Amino acid sequence: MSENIKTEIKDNIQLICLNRPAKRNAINDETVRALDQNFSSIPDHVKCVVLYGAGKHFCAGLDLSELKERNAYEGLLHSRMWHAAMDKIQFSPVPVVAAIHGACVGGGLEIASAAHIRVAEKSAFFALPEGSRGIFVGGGASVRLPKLVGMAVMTDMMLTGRIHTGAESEHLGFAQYTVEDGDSLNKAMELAKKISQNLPMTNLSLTHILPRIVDSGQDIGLMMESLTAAIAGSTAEAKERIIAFLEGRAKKTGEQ
Ligand code: 1HE
Repeated sequence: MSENIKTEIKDNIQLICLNRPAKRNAINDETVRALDQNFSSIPDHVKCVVLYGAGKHFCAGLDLSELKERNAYEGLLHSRMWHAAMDKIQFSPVPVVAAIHGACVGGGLEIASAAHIRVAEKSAFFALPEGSRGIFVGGGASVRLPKLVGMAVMTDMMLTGRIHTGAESEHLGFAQYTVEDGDSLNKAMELAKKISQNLPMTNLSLTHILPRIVDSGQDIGLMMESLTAAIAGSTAEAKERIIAFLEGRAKKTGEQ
C-alpha cells in the first residue's frame, strides 16, 4: 500500500492517517487509490475506522500539481475514480469517524463528508477553493455536502470563497462535535469505542440503509425502514440486549 496513508489497529479500531504532511496531505491519484484499496479490505475484526491527517492540517484537497491538461473524457474518469473511493468510505463495512484539524478544504472536505461522524477542532477551517481556482468539485461534494450544511452554504463557499471555522462547524453541520485544538483524535477514538459496542447490524443499518432511505421517496423509505427494523429486531443479539434491559442488566438511557 502507498506511503501516503498510514494505518494501524488499536482495540478493533482502524486508524487511517493521511500521511503527506509536507504537502498538507494533498490527495494525489496514488492516495485516492490507496484509500479505495484500504476501504475495500477492512479486516473482519475492525469495528470502526478513525480517519485523520498528519501534521498541521487534515487535508489540502486535490494535489494541484497533478491537475494537468485533461480532455473531458479523462476529467470524467478522474472524477469517477474519486467517486468510487468516496463511496468506499461512505459504504465502508464499518462506520468512519473523521478527526479534523487545520485545513479541511476541497477534496479534503469531500473525504470528510463521506465519513459518518466528523469531529472538528475549533481552529479547523472548511473551504471549497475550487470556486476561485476555476474548477468544480469532483469528489462528491455536490451530493454529500448540501446534505450536511445545505445548498446555500455550499453555494456561498464556492461563489465567494467563504471559509467556515471549526468553531462554527457544529452549528452549521460540517461536524457533529466541536472540540478544543489538539483534542480531535482523542474525541474521535472515544466515539469510535462507543460505536464499536453497537451491534454490527445497527451500524450497517445507519451507514448503508439510512442514506438510501433518505434518498428515496416516503413510500419506499418507510417500507425500507420497516424491513430494516424487522431484520435488526429479529437477531438473537438484539433480543438479548432487550432482555438484559428488562432484567436490569443493561445501562439506562443516559447512564455512562
Ligand atoms: C499543495 C497543496 C495542494 C499545499 N496541491 N500541493 N486545494 C487548494 O486549493 C488548497 C491549496 N493549499 C492551501 O491553500 C494551503 O496549502 C493550505 C491552507 C492548505 C495550508 O497552508 P500552509 O501555509 O500550511 O502550507 P503551504 O506552505 O501552502 O504548503 C506547503 C506545501 O504543500 C507547498 O509545497 P512546497 O513544495 O512549496 O513546500 C504547497 O505547494 C503544497 N501544497 N496544498 C499540491 N492542494 C476531486 S476534485 C477536488 C478539487 C480540489 O480539491 S480543489 C482544491 C485544492
